[in-house]
Amino acid sequence: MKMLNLANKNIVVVGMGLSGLSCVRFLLTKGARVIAMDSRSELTLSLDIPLFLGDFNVNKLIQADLIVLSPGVDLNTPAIKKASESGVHVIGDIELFAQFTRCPVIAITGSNGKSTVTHLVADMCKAAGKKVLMGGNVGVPALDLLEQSADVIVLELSSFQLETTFSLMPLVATVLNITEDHLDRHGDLTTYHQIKRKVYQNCQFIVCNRDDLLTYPVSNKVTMSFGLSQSSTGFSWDKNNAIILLDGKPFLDSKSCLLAGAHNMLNIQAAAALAKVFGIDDHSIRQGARKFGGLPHRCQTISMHNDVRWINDSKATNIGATLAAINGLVSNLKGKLILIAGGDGKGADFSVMAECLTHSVDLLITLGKDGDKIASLHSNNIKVQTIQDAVLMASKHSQVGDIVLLSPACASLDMFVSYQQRGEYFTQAVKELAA
Ligand code: UMA
Ligand code: ADP
Repeated sequence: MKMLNLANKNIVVVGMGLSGLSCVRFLLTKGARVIAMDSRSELTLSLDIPLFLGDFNVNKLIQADLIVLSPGVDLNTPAIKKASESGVHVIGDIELFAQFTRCPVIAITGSNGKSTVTHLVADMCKAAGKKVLMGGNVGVPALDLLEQSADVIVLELSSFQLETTFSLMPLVATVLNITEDHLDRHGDLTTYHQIKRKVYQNCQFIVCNRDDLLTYPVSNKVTMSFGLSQSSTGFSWDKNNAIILLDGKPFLDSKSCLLAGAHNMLNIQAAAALAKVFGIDDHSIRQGARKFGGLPHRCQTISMHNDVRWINDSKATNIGATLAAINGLVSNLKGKLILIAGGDGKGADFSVMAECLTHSVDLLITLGKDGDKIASLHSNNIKVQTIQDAVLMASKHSQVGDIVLLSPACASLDMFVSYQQRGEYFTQAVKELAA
């Protein structure tokens, strides 16, 4: 795709959330004639542009020179599909960003660990004195980053964003791992996987997970790999000594790091590989890795009330994340593991969790839209209606040395406005136990 000329073009921006608004702001600076659409029935914009609410206006979409779609809006929404089939080009905010950025980009996608790795890479680059900007799915719309100068932009990319991206040219890119997610939107794992691998198109250097072949590109060469398996090249893991290795030699002692758990050792390795390929020195990589304490709502211990460890892993919105949390915790666990799970499963097949639940979880407490599906996989289950009841039940059944883990394997939107709110309500309910 050639560099877009946006001046005087009729452009419809669909979805007035964070990214939609950033697109409108950007397009107006480029002299485009912008129309906004949003499914909501009520919305006030501070920007002076026509706004169409409710059902998307097909005529306006078909007449547009370009449609810029928010990541949360499905490409298969009938009105969008109709416009696209009639020849209107549909892109997302990352495509606009790709067309206009001149800064080197490190692009990170995958089913789990994206935000953690994005922060780690940014911290490693900062430790080396680089001016770093971080954005994309991590929460800051990519187009907002264009306003500032930087040595490097670290971008977290979701499958929703990659679906409408065509000409991003990352300097370094990775797919961290692939497990089922967003199947209600993408239909099947194959389609989801293909969309994730789009990050490698036009990419100069590639970092892959040696232990997950789905993270490999179709034909491009892999620059560096990481994984828990042994390897004489790339990053690997010495389990006996708990040390991250590079090319088979000690690189970083995990005991000097704040992050813990096997999945986080992978995240540190992935970030180290991305930073190294970008040109960051080893000392700065180690410094960034050691100081990073993890993000809220990701396997975060929030209380030791009654000598029970209460862990908030509300960001576990898919099966892969919950399995990683359980497997990471059971290896050192003396007491029982009580799991609180359930929510909107986004079309996932929960049966793949059955073995892990049976072997590692002592009591399963479920809630939410797809809670019953998860409950059916474990004989010792309790179904509840609210997160507060889940906490009360967990408290009643726990004793010294146990772990209570909120790791839902589901999105939160059936009961909460966000995974953050779910995690905060859980934390609040746990705090009230001690009151
Ligand atoms: N909307 C419609 N019609 C629809 C769907 C949505 O009009 O059919 C409207 C809503 O009414 C709302 C707006 O679209 O006004 C919301 O847009 P959005 O859902 O695309 O969300 P944004 O606020 O633009 O945030 C998006 C990402 N959200 C999603 O992909 C769902 C944010 O990722 C991202 O941080 C932000 O852009 C900046 O890049 C969040 C996310 O949940 C964290 N991502 C998913 C995930 O991580 O699993 C992919
Ligand atoms: P993402 O941005 O991809 O959602 P996060 O870093 O926010 O990733 O973590 C989301 C969830 O996935 C959390 O529950 C976290 O504990 C879990 N997680 C983090 N890294 C990994 C990994 N490498 N493999 C599996 N699960 C992971």
